[in-house]
Amino acid sequence: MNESPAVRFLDLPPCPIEKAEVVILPLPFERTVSYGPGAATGPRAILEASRQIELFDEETEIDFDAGPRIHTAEAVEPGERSVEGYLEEVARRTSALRDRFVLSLGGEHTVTYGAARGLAHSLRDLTIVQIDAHADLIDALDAKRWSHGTVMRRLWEEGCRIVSIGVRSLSREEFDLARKGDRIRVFFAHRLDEEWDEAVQLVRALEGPVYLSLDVDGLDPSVLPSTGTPQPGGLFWKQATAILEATARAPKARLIGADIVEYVASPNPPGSDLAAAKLATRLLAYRESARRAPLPRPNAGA
Ligand SMILES: [Mn+2]
Repeated sequence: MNESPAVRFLDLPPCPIEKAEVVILPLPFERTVSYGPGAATGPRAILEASRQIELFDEETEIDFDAGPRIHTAEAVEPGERSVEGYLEEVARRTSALRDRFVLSLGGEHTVTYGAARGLAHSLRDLTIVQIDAHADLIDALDAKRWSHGTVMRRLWEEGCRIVSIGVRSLSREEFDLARKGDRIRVFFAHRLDEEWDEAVQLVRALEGPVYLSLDVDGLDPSVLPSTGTPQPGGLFWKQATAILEATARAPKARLIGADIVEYVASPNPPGSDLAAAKLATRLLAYRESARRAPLPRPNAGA
């Protein structure tokens, strides 16, 4: 159970799960995809590509071979489970890891529900920072209540506050729900230039438990094309990593977990596999850097 799979994140030496500070949890789940297939191939491709990434991170000066201690867990395989059954299993696995930082690798966006529910003591005080081309706020997609298109709706219904960044494809129903604004703030892609400072400040001012959900289709397809439902006009590399950094460094927030979802392995040459792996690495570097040298809390010592 505690044995690491053959392919470990960043090709780091094996680290038993009991000693790990960070757990990489592959969730190769793909059941309700509506356009291009392949999300189940994402975790493996990200892990493979991560082996090509330098262990020294020049931006934060973190040396990954000197910490954090990272365990790459065995994938939670879907098998014959129903969608609800799979989410239940993911929640069970992540709830046992609440004292670590869990970075899940999807898989379709649906997995966020299980991962966040397992990691949060209560969904009622959780804020989800979502980078995504889609709002994922539909009540039912293709008559299904549990799908990649409904995941944020389910989390919102259970009390989560949602901050979505980069949205550029949604239904009238979702738009109206977002506009009502009760615990939902959407930064649309077409207004992101005007609202950029506000978005970063809002994320940095978050308080309490925060979960980061990075749907890779939130990025512009020129940066990362390999996803099931690409949409033009998304976040560029520096915008996406700025949101990761703001989330990881928010001084009054506690980042309880994160995921990278909807990535589809590139055909040869592996193209954006490395970009997806580097997003994972950047997030862990920002988090470790914030942990070692936290920003002063606003008002602290004033
Ligand atoms: Mn999504």
